[in-house]
Amino acid sequence: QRFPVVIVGAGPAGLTVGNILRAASVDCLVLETETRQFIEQRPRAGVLEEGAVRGLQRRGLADNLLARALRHTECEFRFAGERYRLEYARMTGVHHWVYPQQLLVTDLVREYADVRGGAVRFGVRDVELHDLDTDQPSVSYICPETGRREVVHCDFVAGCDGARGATRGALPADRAHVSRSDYGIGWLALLAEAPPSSDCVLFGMHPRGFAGHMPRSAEVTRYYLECPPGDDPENWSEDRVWTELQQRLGANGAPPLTEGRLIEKRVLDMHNYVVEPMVFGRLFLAGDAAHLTAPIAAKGMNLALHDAFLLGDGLVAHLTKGDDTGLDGYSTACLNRAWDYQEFSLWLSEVYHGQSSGDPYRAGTTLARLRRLFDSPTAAMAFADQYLGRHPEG
Ligand code: RFL
Repeated sequence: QRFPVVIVGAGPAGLTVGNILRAASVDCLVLETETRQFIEQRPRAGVLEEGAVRGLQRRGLADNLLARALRHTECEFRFAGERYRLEYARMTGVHHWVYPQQLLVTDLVREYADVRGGAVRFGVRDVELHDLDTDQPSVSYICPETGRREVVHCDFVAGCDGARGATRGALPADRAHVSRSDYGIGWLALLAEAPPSSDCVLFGMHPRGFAGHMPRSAEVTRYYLECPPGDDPENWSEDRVWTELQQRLGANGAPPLTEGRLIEKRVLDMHNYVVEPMVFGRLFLAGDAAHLTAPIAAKGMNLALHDAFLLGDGLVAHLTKGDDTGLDGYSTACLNRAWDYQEFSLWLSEVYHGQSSGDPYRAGTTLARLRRLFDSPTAAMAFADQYLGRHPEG
């Protein structure tokens, strides 16, 4: 078997690369460990930057999204018992889109496999990469039907298999550097079968810990509660969850949250990494495979899409026109943005968690940062700039 490009992973990054290749009539094969049904139902991110949506739209991938996504124009910070609205769209003319990740993945896989005729194998096991530093690389995997190892020869491998994938491990230690940071904080990530309790994202900075409220649809709301890293979700009964949320997101004049059944409850440890460079021979990493940002600033899916636009366009230019500019500049362009977002995430993490750090000095400085956002239009603009994504679509 031979395909010009093998894409490992059918998340937002891999499926976007696949769609770009198919639109240019480049053949490719997507390999995915899970089933199609599973990836179409896996809830994760929801916040998309305008630039990312424009990038999807330009490539014919945003029709459903634009018909169904919610437009968000403001967010609200709650601290010291008060509420403070930040009207970022009024200030900048830029807004956020909210569209659950599983709906985007459903749209992308349908377009790739059913409309653009892209090849995909679900349920594969033990993906291995071979001869990446030659011009004849290959990828092998265990076929779920036969249990036999199949080999696919190719020109390029796109490593889009997320934070727990196999492709990052194919980079030799002396050719790639992985920088890591761990905030030492856990977040209990919750999905509640409850309508949003506000028309916007709420950030609660409270001595008991951070709490977040993120509308996902008219029926479902994502909530986060700061907790010890590695905490057991079973320690969090529905009663305890709602008591903490009501307390941490409570503020003068704020109505109580609308409660509902919890349909997801998992602990995420807030850690990050960046792989440099994102390229080894014929392997190009994209998305969470190359860089993980804790969901502090809701940037992961946006970065994954940005990488995918550059990688898809670069591969098409190389394979159809012999133009190498895109692929040559790929790693640097992606890393510049990834580091920019890492820095914003670090800044925001301190704002979220300073109040509950137990350190009065950090509590004082983070309160000063928060007050500055509402005292200084320049500080508010700087925040909006990074929160909304500073870069036009690549
Ligand atoms: P994905 O989505 O993880 O897709 C990788 C795919 O590869 C498959 N896979 C393999 N396939 C073949 N062989 C292997 N060895 C494989 N190993 C894994 C996996 O099954 C999967 O289908 O990576 P991608 O495409 O890079 O996309 C990244 C985003 O999914 C991620 O950054 C976001 O979900 C992060 N994130 C958020 N990002 C935002 O931009 N805005 C948000 O509001 C936001 N909220 C979140 C989030 C992530 C969360 N979790 C669960 C970590 C909220 C949460 C709770």
